Amino acid sequence: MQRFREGIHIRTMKAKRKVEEISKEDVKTFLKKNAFVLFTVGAVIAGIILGFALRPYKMSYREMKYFSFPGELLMRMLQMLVLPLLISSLITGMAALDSKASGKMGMRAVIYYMTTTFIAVFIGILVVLIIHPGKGSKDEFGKQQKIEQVSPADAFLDLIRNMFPPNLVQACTQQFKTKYGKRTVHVTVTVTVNDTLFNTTNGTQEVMEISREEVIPVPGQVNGVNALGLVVFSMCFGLIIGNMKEQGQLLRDFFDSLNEAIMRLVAIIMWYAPIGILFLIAGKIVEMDDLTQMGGQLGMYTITVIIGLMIHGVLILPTLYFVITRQNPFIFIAGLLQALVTALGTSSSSATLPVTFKCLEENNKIDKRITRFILPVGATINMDGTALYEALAAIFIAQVNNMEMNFGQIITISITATAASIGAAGIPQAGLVTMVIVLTSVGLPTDDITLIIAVDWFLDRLRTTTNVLGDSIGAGIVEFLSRNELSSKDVEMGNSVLEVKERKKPYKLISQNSDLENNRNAAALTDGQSGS
Ligand code: 7O9
Repeated sequence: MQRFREGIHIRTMKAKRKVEEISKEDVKTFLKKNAFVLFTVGAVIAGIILGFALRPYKMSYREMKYFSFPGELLMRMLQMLVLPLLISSLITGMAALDSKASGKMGMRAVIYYMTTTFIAVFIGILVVLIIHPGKGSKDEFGKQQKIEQVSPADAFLDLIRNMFPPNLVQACTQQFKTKYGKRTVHVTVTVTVNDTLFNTTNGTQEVMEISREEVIPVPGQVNGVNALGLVVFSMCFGLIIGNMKEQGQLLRDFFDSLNEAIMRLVAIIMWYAPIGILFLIAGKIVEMDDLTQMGGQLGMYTITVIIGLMIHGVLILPTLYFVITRQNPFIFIAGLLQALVTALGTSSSSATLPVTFKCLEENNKIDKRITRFILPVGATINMDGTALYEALAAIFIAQVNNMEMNFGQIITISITATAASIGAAGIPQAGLVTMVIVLTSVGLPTDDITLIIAVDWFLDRLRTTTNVLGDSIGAGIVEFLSRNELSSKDVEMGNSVLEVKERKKPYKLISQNSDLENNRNAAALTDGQSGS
């Protein structure tokens, strides 16, 4: 009996020690695996603390710019990669799919983009109508400025023009934008003078020349990547070389290899990202104006936007992901954390694109054929946060002006806000221009955009984070829906996009958790590819 008891004691002690050992190992592997994520999240917190700590010192403009320099460097590095990444990934992504598969996936992507954008607009409108942040007075706002008027028709034509850039090299740096010139028009008018007083029948004819000034649209350019043009070209090009059999192999290999090389550069830059993000955020906090204005309507407006974006990002998108894929959306989002933080720091979904790629492919194991084709298109046309924001802002401006929107006007706002978010990348200087279009469509005063500019830098960051989240969840959903096509394609033929080298096990935020092991069946999908 004694021996039996001792045996149990020894066994329990052993088991205890084992548990302790595992948990230590656990912590180590956890830290190792998630070092990046922890650094990046830490950078945001440190940036906020540093920013607020330095505010009392009232830096000069020059000093602020020096202080933001490390952040500026990160932006430049990321933007440097966007162009080659966009082109190579779209071309290889399209080339890896036959036209039937890409048509199906494209359809799914478009349906997803449309649905989520409409939901976003709907939430924006609902939230602003319920909370009603505008009180019908402009007294508490700062001075208003004039906003340049734009013609919606010209903006729309520019959008279509930008889809077909006449010069691909120029499309990497410039967009087409209609500008306005003046022209003097000479009109000759013939006036017949009938002298009725003296009853003469022959009227004398006098020729008069009138000249007047007329505003005319003239072609112009503005700086900025013409993403839409490059996307259209790369997609067509990729589709063509995908169908070219052996003749296209060289080009397919070239762009595949280019893409791989860029992704390795991304991996290097990501080491610098935490420092860059820290300074981007701290710099912005040091630079921002005093928050005294935030007490009144503007503060309520900010809170309304935050609530709207939160509902969309934390509730709607994860629910959609769960309903469709039956997997835990928050594990998926945990894998994306770095991309989301980068979006928050850079406030640009195009600059975040390289990081989004890395997160989705490496942490979430999304098939490369999906990311390469969905992410660039998503970054260009799918902007849930922007759509939500524009609809919400338009109704806020109406409220400030004490104008009640009727149902028809609300429908108009939702359509124009959706269109504006889709077209933003194709419309030059989009930020303001799209807002002007939304306001003009329902007859709201466009100068009132200046009322909300004070908080735009901040809300832009949150919108961008929502945009990136929307694109990434879209990639997850489209991958799940397209699993049949993807696996049948694997069997059919080996493809350059599919790496022959062995794939690692899926990324887990918490290692040793067997629940998570089964969570991403995408892993099974990708594992299947390794033989091809
Ligand atoms: C937000 F595909 C890429 F990566 F090459 C690409 C390049 C440029 C994609 C898009 C663009 C681009 O020009 N986008 C763009 C986006 C242009 C103007 C306005 C916006 C809207 O931006 C969002 C917003 O302000 O709400 C947000 N800042 O997602 O980047």
